[in-house]
Amino acid sequence: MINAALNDELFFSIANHTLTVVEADALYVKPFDTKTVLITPGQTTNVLLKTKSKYPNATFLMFARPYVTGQGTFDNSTVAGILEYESPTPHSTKSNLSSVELIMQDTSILGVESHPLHLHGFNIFVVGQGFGNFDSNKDPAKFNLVDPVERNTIGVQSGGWVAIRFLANNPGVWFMHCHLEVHTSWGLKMAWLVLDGKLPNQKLIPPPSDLPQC
Ligand SMILES: [Cu+2]
Repeated sequence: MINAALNDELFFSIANHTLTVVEADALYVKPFDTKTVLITPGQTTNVLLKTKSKYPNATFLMFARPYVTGQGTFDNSTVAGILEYESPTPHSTKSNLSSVELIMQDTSILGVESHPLHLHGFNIFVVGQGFGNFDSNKDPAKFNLVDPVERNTIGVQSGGWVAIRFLANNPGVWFMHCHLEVHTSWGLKMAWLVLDGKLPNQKLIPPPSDLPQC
């Protein structure tokens, strides 16, 4: 499942079915069941769908509807599709540890709104989330450092905060931005400058000899 929308976080569900989430942003997760998935622009997820053998030739409605926390107008349509049984497919990759910590705070602007923040070049670990302002004295004690969600896009919830960590082991200049397209154009974006490490495999490789010159 991919949310390819430009500016709409979306709720998604299928009538009379439970979805088992097994993967997010090309990373395995501990499987869990849910009736509804919330997926932001730029996020991807794989879900397992258990079909109902007692309904041969049955069809089921699928629905998607925007989750909008900002002000202003938006298309509030609920879109529907039809599920007809076919066979599903799984997906995978792997993980690493973290050395950079970033707290993203969504309370310091006039109109709070959920923002799906996306980092290029790395996977992030979501070690903490909460509403209101992050408390650097109390909240780190509640961080999940055992089995945090690992992905590359995380919704910073309206009026709250998210703490992420990532291992800065991929040298280069890496874009980080809100995946609501118009917010990127408004400036909700930055770049991480990740320097070379000491070991040969921690260095940016030189440009190819046939790189076109200006
Ligand atoms: Cu945004």
